[in-house]
Amino acid sequence: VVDVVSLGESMVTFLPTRPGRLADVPSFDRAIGGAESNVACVLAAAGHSARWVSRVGADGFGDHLVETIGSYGVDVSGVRRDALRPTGVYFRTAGERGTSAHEVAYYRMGSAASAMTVGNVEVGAGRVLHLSGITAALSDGCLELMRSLTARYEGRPLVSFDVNHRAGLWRDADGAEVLLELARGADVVFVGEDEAEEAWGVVGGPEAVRELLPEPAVLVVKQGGEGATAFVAQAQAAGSRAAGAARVGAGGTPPARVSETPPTATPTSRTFEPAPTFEPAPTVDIVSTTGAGDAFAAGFLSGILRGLPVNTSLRTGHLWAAATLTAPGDLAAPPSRAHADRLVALDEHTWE
Ligand code: KDG
Repeated sequence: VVDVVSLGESMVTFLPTRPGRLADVPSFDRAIGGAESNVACVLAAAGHSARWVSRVGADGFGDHLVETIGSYGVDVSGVRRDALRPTGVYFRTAGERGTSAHEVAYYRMGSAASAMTVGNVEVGAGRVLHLSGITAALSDGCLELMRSLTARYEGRPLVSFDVNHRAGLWRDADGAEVLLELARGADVVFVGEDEAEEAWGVVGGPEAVRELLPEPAVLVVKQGGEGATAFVAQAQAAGSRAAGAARVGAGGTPPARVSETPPTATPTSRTFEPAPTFEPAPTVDIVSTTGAGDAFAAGFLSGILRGLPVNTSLRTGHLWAAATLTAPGDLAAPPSRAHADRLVALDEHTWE
């Protein structure tokens, strides 16, 4: 049983060699992208066992993805090759340094990963299964797969879901409803405050997002450069079905193997919710925001896996995100575990 299994499409990414419109950029550098494999890579680089499950083409770009993601220490044995469909690619542009203005051009329709569906992927056993809303937008088959992975059943692993609303992928469909449905089926949900407003029209801060999404045992609302707020349902009686909720990030005891004792994601009369925990993010000199949400999710999940208190998990997320924010591509090596633990333990004044 690995710590985390992540499932989703990865693509070869082409990063511009200079800022400007896509129409004007003359050349690109090759990198890799994919929200879910980013999470796996960061976790593996930080010493967790991680597996990435997907489908790629039987082509050179597929080789590149499997080799690069594998080089982070991620188990890629569950990646299937598709002889008929290509590996997806995408191009991005850059604004001037420090701005996030950019265009994204996807070439992923009909890709190998878009053919993922129930029956042609093997998820395998993990303490956490990490998914994102991107997968649901790829095809009807992918949506069916997402629905089956977020359906509740006894013995289900802890399901982590990053909403990752990508408007460009949902042009012909109503992504908002689907993303809400999937988030309600997950145990740990990550969503940006701005994203919740864009997708669901929620205004009123993290509390308003929690009102819309009371089901997940853990909801993390990301507030950009300001910080993030976590809502964690706690169980009142040990041994109740809801007891798992208390283990998630409550600190103290490490979480049980989630595949053995899944937490309920539905606060019941036996759960209560203490005041949410807000943690400010450190100020960094941003080079590119791409991948920062994935690194944040990885850091927070690392905290859950290690049974760290909620505020420490949030700080770990911020710290790992900071490493990615200061790098041009999707991925940056997180600080070593010992270094990260020393940084998250700094007092509040030093931290900010
Ligand atoms: O989170 C980063 C991802 O958005 C990027 O790697 C590309 O997965 C990607 C997507 O589908 O947008």
